[in-house]
Amino acid sequence: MQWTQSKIAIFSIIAVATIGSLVYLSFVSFPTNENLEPQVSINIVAKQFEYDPTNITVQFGSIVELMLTSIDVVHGFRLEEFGINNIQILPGEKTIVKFTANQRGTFIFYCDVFCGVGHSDHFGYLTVV
Ligand SMILES: [Cu+2]
Repeated sequence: MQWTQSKIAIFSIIAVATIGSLVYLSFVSFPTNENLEPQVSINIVAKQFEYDPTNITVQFGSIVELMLTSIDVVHGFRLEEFGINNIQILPGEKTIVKFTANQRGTFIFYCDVFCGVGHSDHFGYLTVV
């Protein structure tokens, strides 16, 4: 293939346009759950070895805010289907988690920070209706 000047010019324009749009996109902020106003706010108290309430139900499509606190030791909170993991609930502190209930069904949430002998029984259920 011969690299004529016009081909080089076209490739340069495409390259500049591609790089330019990537740079632009990296600066544009897309809306995330973090920025959305929650429509449902639920307090959940974590303790050895349960969440209170254990079962929570929300409407499909709602923006949910969970306000997590612990009354004893450090617990975790994991709700995989909604991308929630690596959450630590520290005693006496409020930990806020937000997500959009964009899947129907019943999902398990559980403690993923070892919190004592009953750690493996530390879970609850979210139902989206
Ligand atoms: Cu726990």
